[in-house]
Amino acid sequence: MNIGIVCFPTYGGSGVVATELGIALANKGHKVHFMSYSQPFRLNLFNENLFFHEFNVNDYPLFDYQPYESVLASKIVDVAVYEHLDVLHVHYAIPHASVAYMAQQILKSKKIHLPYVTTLHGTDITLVGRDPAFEPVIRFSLNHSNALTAVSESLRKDTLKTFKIDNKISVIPNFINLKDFQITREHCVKRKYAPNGEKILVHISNFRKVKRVDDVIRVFHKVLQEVPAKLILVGDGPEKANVEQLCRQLNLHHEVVHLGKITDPKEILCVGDLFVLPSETESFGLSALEAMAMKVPVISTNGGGLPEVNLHGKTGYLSNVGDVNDMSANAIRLLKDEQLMATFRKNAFERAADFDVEKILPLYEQVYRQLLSKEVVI
Ligand code: GMT
Repeated sequence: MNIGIVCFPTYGGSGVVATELGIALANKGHKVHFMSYSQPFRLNLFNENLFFHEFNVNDYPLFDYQPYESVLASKIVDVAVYEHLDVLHVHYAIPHASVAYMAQQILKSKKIHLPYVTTLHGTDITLVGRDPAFEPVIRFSLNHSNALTAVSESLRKDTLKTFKIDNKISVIPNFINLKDFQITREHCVKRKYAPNGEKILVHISNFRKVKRVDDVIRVFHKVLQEVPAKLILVGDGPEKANVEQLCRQLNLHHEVVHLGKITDPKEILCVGDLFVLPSETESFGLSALEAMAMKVPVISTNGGGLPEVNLHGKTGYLSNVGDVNDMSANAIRLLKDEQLMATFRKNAFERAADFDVEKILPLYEQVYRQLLSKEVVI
């Protein structure tokens, strides 16, 4: 198949899923055409089946807001015509679903049918999508998507609660390529961060409010009172300065390592003992899945789709949002009990295997094939 993929190229789960999906499809022999305003941060183009079509949204002094949607729709039309796309897959509803609809209509005027799949990732529904200003456009473009997928059952339900959707929403969870996580822990340079054998807690996110990174710091503060430990923070974003401030206030700045944006977190996860994800809500929690694939148990909240990934008392623990005491008690219990930790590590890895690309990729291929098998008269 010739597949077009539209995604945001920035540091975030939807871009990672879109990129990993494109790579996996290309490895299976499909031709994959990415369209984005810059190269997605995890996209490596060393594959004869992968193509990247960049578009530039020029800055015209007349506009306060640049016409991203129009430029993207034109790019989709161009790529569809010249690369003979069979199907278009857009990631993140806003604004990609309505752009896909517009491109589809333009192509129709050229007697070309391009079916599109919209994948909902989370904040496009649970945060940004809640803004009533978007409602008519989101509802319309989701109802007109030729296929609609959500990354968890929780997100599917949230979407149905928030919008009047008549379209069927299929759940296709996030995935990892387990083969890429086969770094043996003996090769991990833990000593660099924990020279005296301290336990290592890891958090990875884009430091937005929804991630509640200050709770990570508070959990770590309590853990430190019982277990010698270090905290590695990966990522950057609007809350970063506040988080650094809190570390100073709690006198933790020598115990916390800020690594900024890292393209591939595997080597960091590899040195981790626990992954902490105290988000307000998380439609799936791809970073938690990546940690589990690296045999790192997860201390998380129970919001959104997290319970569909992190199994309470097996692969980690779930707590109510903001319950720092419970999260730290769970973390301490695991860190102090080596046998329990070994069991959780094994469980985490086994659970992650349920989300291996080999199991999830066919689900997307099936969606594409169903669209292609539909007879459309234009
Ligand atoms: O987690 C983020 O902040 C990025 C965001 C995105 O849309 O790029 O991630 C969302 O999509 C990921 C991939 O499907 C999910 O694993 C994340 O849980 C989801 N984030 C939230 O729901 C907050």
